[in-house]
Amino acid sequence: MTHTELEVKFHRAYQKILAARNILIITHFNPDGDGLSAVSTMIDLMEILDKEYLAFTANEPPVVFAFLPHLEKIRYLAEEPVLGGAEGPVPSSAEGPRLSDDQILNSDLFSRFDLILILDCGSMSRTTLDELIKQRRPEQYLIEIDHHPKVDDYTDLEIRDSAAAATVELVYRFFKANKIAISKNMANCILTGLITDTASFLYPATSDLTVQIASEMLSLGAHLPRIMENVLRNKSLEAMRLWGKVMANLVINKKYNIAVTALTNEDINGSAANKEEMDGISGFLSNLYGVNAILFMREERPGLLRGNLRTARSDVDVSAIATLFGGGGHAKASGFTIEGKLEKTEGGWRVV
Ligand SMILES: [Mn+2]
Repeated sequence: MTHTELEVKFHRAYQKILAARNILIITHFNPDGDGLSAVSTMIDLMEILDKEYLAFTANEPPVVFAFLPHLEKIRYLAEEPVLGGAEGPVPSSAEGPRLSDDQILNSDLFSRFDLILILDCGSMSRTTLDELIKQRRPEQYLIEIDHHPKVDDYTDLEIRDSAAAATVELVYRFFKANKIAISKNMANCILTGLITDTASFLYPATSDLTVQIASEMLSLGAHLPRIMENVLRNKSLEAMRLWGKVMANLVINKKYNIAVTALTNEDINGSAANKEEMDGISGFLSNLYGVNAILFMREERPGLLRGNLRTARSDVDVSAIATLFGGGGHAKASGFTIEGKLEKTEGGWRVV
């Protein structure tokens, strides 16, 4: 997509936002720093414009992002209520951060939105609302802002640049194109999205623009030490030990010169580290020198394996490997999910 094409789309998107009465803002399930930051940035804009909106992600945002402005306003689906558990009953009113399934998944509420803004989702299924989205009324306009490669095509206005380091980079360009002043809240969110999606400017998608935006966000008041403190210095002892296990399990597949490591379901369940503390392992592994790629397999639950691929080489496209297993992603970072069980053998890891 050319620069001018994107400019036209940024203008169109803003016109749609200005004209809308009730806006649904969505990021993907298991939301990450970029998705949540993009949503929070848009919430800031909605409040400046005095728009009615609902911000949604399927799962509760990881607690490490609690420092982000507006995070408490992002609604998510209620977990299964644990009867008699410490958490108590799930609130049924629409006021808390949690929504019961029928509150968001029923078409009644969904039909009230005249604009749907999808951020950082990669594919429509990652919104978890794809059935509702596919069946939306023609007057429910859908805008997608994303930096993942194109997968499906339900949008009315697709703002996609798979060369962008993060979705917040596109949100920034949307602001610039429309001469929207970037508030301190927005600056904090945008910088957080850039830092988390590039692993602190480590990944090759980091461009001169990425660093330039980061610098501008600092001059607009973004608080770098607080962001670093929250998104990087947040590992528990249990998490460190689990990371240690990942490093200790590394083997090199000599045929393809790929470093492979794994965590079994027993490893994960035997650790008190929470799921979010495993985020970043694949990125860290990509620091390994001299290999074509790294593959980190983890047994999400018995019989279900998640594979994450990374490469630091410009001539290797790991999304091609992920696609072989029904997954996808970027040339430098991709993933897939397959059925199977992990077995450690003398020569390395085997999926059985
Ligand atoms: Mn992203």
